[in-house]
Amino acid sequence: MEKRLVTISKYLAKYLRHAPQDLGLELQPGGWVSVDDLLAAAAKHGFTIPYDDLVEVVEINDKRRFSFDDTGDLIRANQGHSVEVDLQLSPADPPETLYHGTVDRFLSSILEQGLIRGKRHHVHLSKDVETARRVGSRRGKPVILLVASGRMQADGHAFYVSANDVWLTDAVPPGYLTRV
Ligand code: HQG
Repeated sequence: MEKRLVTISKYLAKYLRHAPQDLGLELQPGGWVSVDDLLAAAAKHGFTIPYDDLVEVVEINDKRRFSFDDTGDLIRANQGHSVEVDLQLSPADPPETLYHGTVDRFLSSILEQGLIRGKRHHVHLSKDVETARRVGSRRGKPVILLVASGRMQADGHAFYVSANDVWLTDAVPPGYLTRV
């Protein structure tokens, strides 16, 4: 993605996931905000986003971090929020195994406590090793954990899947984790 679009993507992630109030925006149920309000608020705060660039970020960004609603009037981040929001996701059946990419320095704590959501709404899990490796690489040399998601679900843990194929759950106890 071009640098200009990466900058816009980062800006949107900040305000649609973490700090909508700093632009004077309030997320509606589902995490939605009006596209017009978002563009006006951004411009007012000194960051003008051309509409065509916004569309390009939403539709072309390889991670599909953002979506428009069916009318195109509303936009949201698909996952990754730290602000309180009900994304209105329905529980979904996960594949038998999912993956989590992390780094060595977190490993002993993870194997002791399990995966915890920290500041985010959910623990984020990847559907394949390659994606998990990318997620872990953000922090250093990636370490991949296999999550026994089928067994977790059978034991009563709920799973959700975001519009961009990130699997979400509240927590993963250590008994469901194996280092790959
Ligand atoms: C670790 C990106 C110690 C966990 C990606 C991770 C993802 C623990 C970090 C999305 C722990 C949290 C989310 C425990 C978990 N002890 N460390 N008990 N449990 N951790 O960023 O999964 O670019 O909140 O391993 O693609 O890294 O934002 O979560 O390293 O989908 O669109 O604590 O962010 O997407 O870090 O990444 P994060 P994550 P975006």
